[in-house]
Amino acid sequence: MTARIAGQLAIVTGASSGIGEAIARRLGSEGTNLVLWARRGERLACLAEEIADQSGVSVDTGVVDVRDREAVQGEAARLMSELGTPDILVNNAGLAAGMAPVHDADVDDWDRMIDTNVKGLLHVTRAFLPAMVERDSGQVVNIGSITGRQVYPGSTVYAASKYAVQAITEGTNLDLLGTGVRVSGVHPGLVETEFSLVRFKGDEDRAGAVYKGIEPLTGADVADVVSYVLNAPPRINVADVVVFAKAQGSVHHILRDEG
Ligand code: NDP
Ligand code: 8X3
Repeated sequence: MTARIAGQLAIVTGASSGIGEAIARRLGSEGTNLVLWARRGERLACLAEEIADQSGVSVDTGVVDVRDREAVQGEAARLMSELGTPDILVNNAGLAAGMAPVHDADVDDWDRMIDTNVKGLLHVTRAFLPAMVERDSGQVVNIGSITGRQVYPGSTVYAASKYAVQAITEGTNLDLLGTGVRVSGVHPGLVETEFSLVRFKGDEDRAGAVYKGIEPLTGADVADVVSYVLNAPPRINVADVVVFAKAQGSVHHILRDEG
């Protein structure tokens, strides 16, 4: 069966790795033309070539740091003048930096998280949403986190950034009532990606321990959910989805096989 989103144009931020890469692969396989953004251009170029070869869709890339408002606006204007208004925006770029308590944390880590996860998501949204509203159709999927619902020790500022994503998702949906534009939040629990490696600044042992003794979600699992959200007919908005690995019940309840 042809996917509803076949032939549409989707922009995915943070597509050079993990969940964003998996979403790009999934949407490409459903016949969606793609624009992939991240800072690591070489990775994007390889992925774009692979998806275009496998799926025959068009794949454009942009080396964009979502924290840089001018770069976001410039690149968005370029691509809309060349490719038109995207049908789909997946706001996925994000990170956690460190796990120190508030009284001991590196304030630069806070800037990275808030500037990327909150302000970056807002910059990208603001760059594309007016054209979607003007056209009266479009879908935005914001990748939040279970940490936008429940805080655990060491996650305070990361969680704050994801609580903000939750508020932005809900509020933007309210702003868009009466238009044809839908906004959805997808909130995963533990997903094995480069997330923990980035969080622990390359410490592979610490990163590996996060997923030890459980079968975590994969990026492809989250991409399945995003595909479901995007393929819902225009009269439906899947507003909010939490997705866990079976072994996870909350941020505080993770059943690990200690064997
Ligand atoms: P990865 O580290 O594997 O991927 C993060 C992606 O974000 C990369 O493509 C990275 O690209 C991009 N990115 C980071 N900073 C910027 C920036 N300033 N500008 C542009 N792109 C940026 O982690 P995940 O795939 O796990 O993370 C994706 C999203 O999912 C994040 O928002 C994260 O918070 C969320 N999430 C992750 C969970 C998990 O357990 N893994 C659970 C719940 C939510 P590059 O470095 O090339 O710029
Ligand atoms: C990432 C999920 O639990 O590793 O948003 O913080 S967790």
